[in-house]
Amino acid sequence: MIKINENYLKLQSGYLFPEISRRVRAFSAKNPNAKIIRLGIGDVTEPLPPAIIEAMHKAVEQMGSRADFKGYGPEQGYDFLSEAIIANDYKSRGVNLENSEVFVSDGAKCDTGNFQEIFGIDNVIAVTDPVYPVYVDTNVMAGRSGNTDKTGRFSGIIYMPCTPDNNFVPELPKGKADLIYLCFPNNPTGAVATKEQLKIWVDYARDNKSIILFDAAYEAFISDNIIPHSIYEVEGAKEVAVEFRSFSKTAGFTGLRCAFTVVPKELRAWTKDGKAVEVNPIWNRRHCTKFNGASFISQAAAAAVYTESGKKQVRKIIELYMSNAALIRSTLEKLGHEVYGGVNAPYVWLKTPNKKSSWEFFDLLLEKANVVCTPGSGFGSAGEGFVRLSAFGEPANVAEAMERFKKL
Ligand code: PL4
Repeated sequence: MIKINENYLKLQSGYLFPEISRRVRAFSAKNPNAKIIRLGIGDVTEPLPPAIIEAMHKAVEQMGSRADFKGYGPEQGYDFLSEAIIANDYKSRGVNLENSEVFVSDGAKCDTGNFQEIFGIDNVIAVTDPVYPVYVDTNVMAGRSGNTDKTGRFSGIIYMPCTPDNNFVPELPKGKADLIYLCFPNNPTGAVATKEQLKIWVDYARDNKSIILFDAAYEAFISDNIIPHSIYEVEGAKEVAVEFRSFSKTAGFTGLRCAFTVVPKELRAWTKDGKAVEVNPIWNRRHCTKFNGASFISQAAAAAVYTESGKKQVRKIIELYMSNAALIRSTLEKLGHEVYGGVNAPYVWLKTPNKKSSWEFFDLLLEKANVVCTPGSGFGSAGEGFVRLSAFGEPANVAEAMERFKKL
């Protein structure tokens, strides 16, 4: 008799984003003339800029030429891309890395979900609440939790509330956490952490022999000069942190797929009898066994992000999304709403009016304004009473959505 992995049965409801799509489809079916504006899922709307398209055309031509054709590439990614990543994203910020510390992949979702696999099942994980659901669900699937309580929290997992009281930056956990997930700029709250705040976490991890999984998928949206773009800007972080980055939001690659994970050589985990083990070769072993590399065309496109013209064109698109964020923020503030984020991140975190629950406000906004948001409770119980608005819409649609908010 084939046995199911019963950990999957602990995952109560459907994954958040398909559930939103399901509700929107049901609403559309009943209201076929409604012009729905989607500020829910964080998916880009601007087409890829010319420098990236040009690089892809060139890569396609190469694939059609006997001399330049590429079959399987290195599982860790081509050197031309790792070198561009290191020079532009890290060296420019005083962080030195080797190519072998950068693992190119097809998405930060897979990487943040998969990384837990190389650690023992008996590790205690700590997540912020609210949190990108992938971190929690993948640990539940692996068996690092018990069942959920009434609030939807899994036993065995440390939840660190992020609320207006702590500016959405978590305090250190009371219990000992082995694997800590942090995401800054944050999805969903749009909060950022200063170097000093990250230093507290790096020191905690060093003192407790823990590892921080740092999701920096939104670093390109930071506008404030004092905010670090990488956790490695904090002294000692290479000993205790893995960093995830993605071209998805930075350069509009959600449909193209390319991302990378940095695993420094200094990073250590431990055997049960206290022997230090380098994490980089273990992740390399896992990556090479289960992944055959991101496509050459995606990697050529990603490398174009770092060319002079690529940088300018991508920056223009980021500025367009951030002006959407500014419009959302200012409109909602003027309407008297309590809003957070949207300054160094493409998400605005809105306190629902009149004590409505997140899903109640989601339904109200969909029905009365035909605008889709993401219910904060879908990111955890501390997200209850909030909704997330994405700034990745087309500017005219975002402006229209704000007009509808005014009439709500
Ligand atoms: C919907 C903090 C979005 N179906 O595109 P990737 O895989 O390189 O990056 C995914 C990712 C990684 N880390 C963080 C993210 O917020 C995301 C993307 N999140 C959102 O609306 O929260 C897209 C969600 C997608 C999903 O399930 O990830």
